[in-house]
Amino acid sequence: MLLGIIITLKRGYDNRNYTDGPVETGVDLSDIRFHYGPSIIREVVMRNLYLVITLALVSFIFAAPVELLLNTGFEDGVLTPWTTNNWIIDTADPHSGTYCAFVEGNYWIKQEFTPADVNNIVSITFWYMQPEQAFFAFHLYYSPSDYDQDIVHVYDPGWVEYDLTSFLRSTGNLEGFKIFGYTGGGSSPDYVFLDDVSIIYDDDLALQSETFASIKAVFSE
Ligand SMILES: [Ca+2]
Repeated sequence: MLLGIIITLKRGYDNRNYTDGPVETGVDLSDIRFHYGPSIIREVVMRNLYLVITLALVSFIFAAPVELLLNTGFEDGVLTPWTTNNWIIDTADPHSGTYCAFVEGNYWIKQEFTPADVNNIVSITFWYMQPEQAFFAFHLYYSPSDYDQDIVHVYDPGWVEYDLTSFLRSTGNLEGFKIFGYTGGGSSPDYVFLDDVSIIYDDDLALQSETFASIKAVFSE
């Protein structure tokens, strides 16, 4: 489909009859603007416009947000490729599907991925349940070997969706996410449940910006 659109656009461009002379009787009104100004300017504008339209079509058809994590909802029935020092798979009360991850105490669960430019990361979200409503820590890992730690206070005993996107650095490449359980906070067991973790990457953000800049450049010539 894309090839067809591009060929159609190019044929329409090539088949136009450009002249520098006065407008001839019978010429379609839509072609009048091409009879003014030096032909070289028209050539440059049309070639750039053709390129921009092609870029926009490629961007629209092929670019799409992607999930950076695997086994995001633990529906594989195992923790892999998550790593941990005490979390386990649980089926008692998942947020969605059949499985979630569970831990008692302040232990961590982590997943690493190919480093991704923070400017293309759309969201970092997960569902977390901590009946005692205490707190938990998380780490965001940056390439090649650095991380930020922050603490979140839990405000609801049930499943809550948390959004950590605003904790991202303004520059750098994210390469891992670690989340903890907790210790203390009350007399009940320190139970924690985790499900539906997601880090969305969209390389279309940069392409859209470049395409928009190209369009502005063409029409400002
Ligand atoms: Ca699940």
